[in-house]
Amino acid sequence: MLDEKTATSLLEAGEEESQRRFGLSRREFLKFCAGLAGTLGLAAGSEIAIARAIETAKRPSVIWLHFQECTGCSESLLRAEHPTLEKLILEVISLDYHETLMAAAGDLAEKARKEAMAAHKGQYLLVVEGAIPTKDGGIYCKIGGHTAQELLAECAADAAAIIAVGSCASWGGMPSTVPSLPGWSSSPTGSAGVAEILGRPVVTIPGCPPNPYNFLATAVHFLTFGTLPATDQLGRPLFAYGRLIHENCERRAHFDAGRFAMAFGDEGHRQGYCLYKLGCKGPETYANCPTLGFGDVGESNWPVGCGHPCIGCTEKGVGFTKPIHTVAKMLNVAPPLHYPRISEEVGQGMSFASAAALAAIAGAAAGGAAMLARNLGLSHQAAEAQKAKQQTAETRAEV
Ligand code: FSX
Ligand code: SF4
Ligand code: F3S
Repeated sequence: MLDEKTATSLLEAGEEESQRRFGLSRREFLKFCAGLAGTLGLAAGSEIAIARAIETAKRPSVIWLHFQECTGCSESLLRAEHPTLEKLILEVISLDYHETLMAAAGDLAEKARKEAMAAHKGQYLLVVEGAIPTKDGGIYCKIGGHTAQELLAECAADAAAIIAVGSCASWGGMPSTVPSLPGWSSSPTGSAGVAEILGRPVVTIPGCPPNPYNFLATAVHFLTFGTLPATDQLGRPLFAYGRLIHENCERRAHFDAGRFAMAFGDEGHRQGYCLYKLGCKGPETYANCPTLGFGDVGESNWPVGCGHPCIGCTEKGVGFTKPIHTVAKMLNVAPPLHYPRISEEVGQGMSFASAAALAAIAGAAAGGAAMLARNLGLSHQAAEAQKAKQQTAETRAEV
């Protein structure tokens, strides 16, 4: 905890500077840094180091390459609901080459890339968006007469660190989808991810598109500590991809109580029940979508929160590979320690949330797997039982 004097001096310092550079009051800026420190799982007080780094450290030069993709990754960074995120990203990095944003074209663009690479040799951050085609000599994606493979090798050679942003660059994503027709064993253009092409590990931020906040937090980690954050074996930062979606989903209590939507628009779907039986891949997908949300517009703004099953877009072998409505493989059957809040019904008897919590406690006692097998057989039975109970109570009241 900061003492009052330090906190006041930090708040007062640079109020104008905060407004000018980030469009934020000093207090809002420090709050944002505290949020980033929390997201990164850093110790209390780290927000000060982050704030200082954002304000004073030399912004790393970034060369951003675009290959086979839809530019959704860049769009999600730049189309934040309010300008904070995009402003901060552009204050944290020096975006020296980005094909879809720079004004230059043709020879001038090529010249800008070469100059930025020479000026920051061995120090620039290489960000790659999009998959790399490998079939037929890589001719399916060429920029300035060079194949994506050639450009990647050239730019990676002198980079301080490499970040593959989006599922396409992480492992091939949508362009790597293999047609489900006889005779096909790879995608039509043989698309692959950055690590596969370079033959060395890189930090990956998958998602189609990924959450821009995860990119910002990764870049801020680099700026503050000079290193990229700790990752899993697929190169994904653990702070963002360390937990299954299913572990933090706001519909989890419904899952554990056996309350499932069985069809889009049915009673269960309207009640916000679990989407597992509609093909939700949350149980086999690692990402922080439920805790972070998208687009700075508050809670529940993520696929499952909006009523659609997760398609596993951050997970190789799940997103763009498994059919959308195939049920997910359960990677973890243990109930979570804490349940996210769901809307509770107030009134007589047991609320839906407390019923789910009790089911989970019973589940832990009976063994997660056995309880899971029992509850997956349920659909609307819990709701139907509740309704029947209410009707009985109403009939009694009338008598
Ligand atoms: Fe698109 Fe990016 Fe998907 Fe790929 O995001 S949102 S196709 S991950 O590379 O532009
Ligand atoms: Fe949430 Fe999907 Fe898990 Fe259901 S299956 S609790 S909707 S993540
Ligand atoms: Fe993608 Fe699933 Fe998150 S579809 S955006 S990983 S909820």
